Amino acid sequence: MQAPTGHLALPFFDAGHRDLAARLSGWAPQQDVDESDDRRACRHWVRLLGDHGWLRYCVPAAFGGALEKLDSRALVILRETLAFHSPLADFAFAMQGLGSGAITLAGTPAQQAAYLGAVARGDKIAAFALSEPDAGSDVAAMSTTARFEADGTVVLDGTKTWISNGGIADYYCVFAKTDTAAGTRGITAFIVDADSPGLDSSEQIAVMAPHPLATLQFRACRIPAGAQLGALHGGFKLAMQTLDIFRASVAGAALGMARRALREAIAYAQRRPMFGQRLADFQLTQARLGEMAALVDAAALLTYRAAWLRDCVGTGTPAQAQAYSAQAAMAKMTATENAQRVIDMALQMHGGLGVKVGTKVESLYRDIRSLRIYEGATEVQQLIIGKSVLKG
Ligand code: COS
Repeated sequence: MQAPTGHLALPFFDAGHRDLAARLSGWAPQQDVDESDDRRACRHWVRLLGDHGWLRYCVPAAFGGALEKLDSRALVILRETLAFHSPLADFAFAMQGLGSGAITLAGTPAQQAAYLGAVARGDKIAAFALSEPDAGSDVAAMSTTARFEADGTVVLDGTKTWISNGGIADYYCVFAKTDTAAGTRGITAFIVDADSPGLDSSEQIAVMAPHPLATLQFRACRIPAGAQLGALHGGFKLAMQTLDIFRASVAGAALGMARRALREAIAYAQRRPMFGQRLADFQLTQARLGEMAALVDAAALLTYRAAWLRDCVGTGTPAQAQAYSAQAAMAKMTATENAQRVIDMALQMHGGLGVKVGTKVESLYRDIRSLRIYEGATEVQQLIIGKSVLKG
């Protein structure tokens, strides 16, 4: 099934975006990846995405990337198109971006040289380790600590959980308390190679849709002095800035899944005979498809606006940064919530087939659910938008 392209004519996009979408729409459906084992499949997708140049959109050109700087609209198009065909391919792509974003933003030249090119080629699998058993939305409540020894060696202790690519990543961007009394101002980021002594990533977490996840245990985990990422105590802002970039792209992924569900529903309604006519001939079906199409378009417009704002207006001033944060939050919240509704309606339209394992809408129903939670749950997006509205 081909992904729709009509929306690429919107003024948010330029010829480069249209070319990217056309090339990816030709490539993605031709890939045949066995997704029965999510870890093996994820590695396979990273290899394919790296070999064919798609991961080059996760890093800037100076480090082997495709474009001079990270382009939010390209990220949205990539995630939307990949998610239309395979949510796991989208996941593999997205994590290379999220797991390297903090290095792009704040890495030293040596760190950028060591990691970003390898991420863009698919030679290193990246991960972002922020959440903990008792600190998900409330990042400041994290209890993992990092202390510096006299020679600069850093020692990490604590537990991170819900870590995407946990167990298959080559390195983790880990956020830890360097001042336990300073809340959000006492967190620092570190790059932790997967083979660091004292790091155990063997505890896998099984979830309802293919998605490699693990809990990480740091027990006197020793990493070199040069592994600090960004400023001492600057980790909270770095995490937020990284999430800000990729939140609009989560909306893109949700949009891709919603578009696929709508396409599946339209195709099914046109072929399914019922009471002497086609399902599509009933006004009830037409009204439902109309509602689904409007939910998809509303999500698309918010998503593209947020990505366009970051690319074309920027986040250089505090006012711009706040405006972008709020618009990315609106996009993420609306696109993921609308996609859940659209997919549920598509499943309902399929009747019993909708819940049959192996039907596309059945897997989409499971695939979409975590997007309303990860990278900031809907309720966190509401808070971000609400705070911004109150500030005016
Ligand atoms: N960019 C830069 N700085 C930011 C920022 C952003 N997007 N958001 C907040 N900050 C700054 C604030 O300006 C504030 O700075 P000062 O200390 O200089 O005043 C500081 O960070 C603390 O901000 P705030 O008081 O808003 O922090 P809270 O602890 O209230 O947390 C939320 C705010 C809930 C929005 C934040 O913790 C969050 O996004 N949580 C969700 C985390 C998440 O997505 N988890 C998923 C894990 S990754 S899959």
